[in-house]
Amino acid sequence: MRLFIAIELPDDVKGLLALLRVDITGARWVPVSQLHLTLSFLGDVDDASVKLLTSGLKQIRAPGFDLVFAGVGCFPNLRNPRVLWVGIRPEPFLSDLAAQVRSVVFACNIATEDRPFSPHITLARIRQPIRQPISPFIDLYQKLELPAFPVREFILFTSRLTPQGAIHTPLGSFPLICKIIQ
Ligand code: 2AM
Repeated sequence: MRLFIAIELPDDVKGLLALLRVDITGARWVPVSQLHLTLSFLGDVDDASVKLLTSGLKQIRAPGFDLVFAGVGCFPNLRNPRVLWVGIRPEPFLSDLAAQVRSVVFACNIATEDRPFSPHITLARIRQPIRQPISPFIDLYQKLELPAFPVREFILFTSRLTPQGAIHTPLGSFPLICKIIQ
């Protein structure tokens, strides 16, 4: 199974992010229903490791938190943009959650890319080098402010590749610790 671990976004937040689409030739915008914040991309994992992984993820004890968007950007750089994203304001509880998830993945001997965690939500991917500058997109949304949204769980997703694109299906959800306010 091809797997990744991510934070699902509330539908109203996805709807707001859909409004950021602008006309960039060659950009493939992520379907709104699939917008997510990746914590770890695992790639193909065998069934035995999936069981181990699921029980490891269940052991994670991390507090819930609120996320705030912060501007937009691209990977790897402005001259050769391949991924357009919206950023996340630094949130220590998010970094801690990603670190815990990654150490469970590591403990299950699942090989992942060990790039530092750089929280973002991919809005669009660009396959071919484009001539058109994307700076209008960056300039337009650099000071983007959207309402904060609560994160109360993280999700293990399967990603099935099809000629029409990837199909993401939740395989398990893992709650974060939330304070009960009386
Ligand atoms: P990103 O868009 O947040 O960068 C599910 O495929 C998710 O896993 C993608 O949305 C992508 O997150 C992340 N990912 C990281 N490396 C990947 C890879 N080599 N192939 C596919 N997805 C990858």
